Amino acid sequence: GIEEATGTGKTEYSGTVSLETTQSGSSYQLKDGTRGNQAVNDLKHGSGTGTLYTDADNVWGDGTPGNTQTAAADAAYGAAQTWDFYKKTFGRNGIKNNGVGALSKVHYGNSYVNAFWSDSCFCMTYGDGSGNNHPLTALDVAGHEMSHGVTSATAGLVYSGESGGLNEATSDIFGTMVEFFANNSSDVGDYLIGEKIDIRGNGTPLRYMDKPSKDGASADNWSSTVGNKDVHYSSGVANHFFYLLAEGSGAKTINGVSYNSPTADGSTVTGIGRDKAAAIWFRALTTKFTSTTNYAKARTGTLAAAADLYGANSAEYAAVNKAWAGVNVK
Ligand code: ASN
Ligand code: ZN
Ligand code: CA
Repeated sequence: GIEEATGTGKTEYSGTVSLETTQSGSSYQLKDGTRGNQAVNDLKHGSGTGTLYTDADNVWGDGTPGNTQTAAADAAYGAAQTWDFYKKTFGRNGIKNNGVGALSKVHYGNSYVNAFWSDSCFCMTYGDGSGNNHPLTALDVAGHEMSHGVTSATAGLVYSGESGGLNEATSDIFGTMVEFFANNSSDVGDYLIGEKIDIRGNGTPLRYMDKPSKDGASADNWSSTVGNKDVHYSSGVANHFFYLLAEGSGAKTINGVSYNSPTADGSTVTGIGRDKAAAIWFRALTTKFTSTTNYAKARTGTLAAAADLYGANSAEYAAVNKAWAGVNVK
């Protein structure tokens, strides 16, 4: 028969973790019946749908990218943590809030240095990175990519111009929140994006939320031309807003990582904590933003969300105002 089982994942990025799997006779499947049958398929360096991972001993991977199951263990862990983050934080039952788990597919193509969400297959695809040696399966990347599915199912932010920057920032914000939520000592929460996958080959992260311009391309603050940038760079304005709202301006060390967040106008912003900041962003995304929301409308949408959650006279509402001013959105 078919029954639920608990296996062990030996991931590359998040240490040894527990994975919910499915036992079918004498074999185990990397499919999580406790989270909408989220499954992981092996693309074996090709494309298409791939093949469901199965295993005899319910121990998945060995912590190195040379073992084909390792990336699968990271992907399964990322999907589980992303599911649990949305469920336990916001009561959202899966990416579409319909109880259905997404498929994750690993080992896409050769030396493919990206990962992406697709609404049409309701699935995640992960490349193996440069030299097939740095799979893009880190936890914050998984949370980022699957959050594109949440944005698509809610606000539907168009993926260009300022709305595209807001779409990208939403994925960085919730990918980061998934990383903090997991509370994994091998993969601590930070306000860096992709710090584990070494996508640049020099050990630096892909993006920084405290001061997005540290990546050499992202915008720290709004300007009238910010919507002309690639969406992964115009996102900097909202990432910086979120950092300021959560943690405040100036210098701070969190989980051993040092940040120093400036404001556009030299003002001081006092943070309200990441959980409240995330609640405001989620409420705005799901009840205020539309497909064409730009930065000015994101400001009014998050203010309305803060008023709903905490009141229009609250410190949280005032902090949203100050954090937007801190990124030149007024
Ligand atoms: N990894 C990229 C992203 O999530 C894929 C893309 O360009 N859409 O933004
Ligand atoms: Zn993205
Ligand atoms: Ca991170």
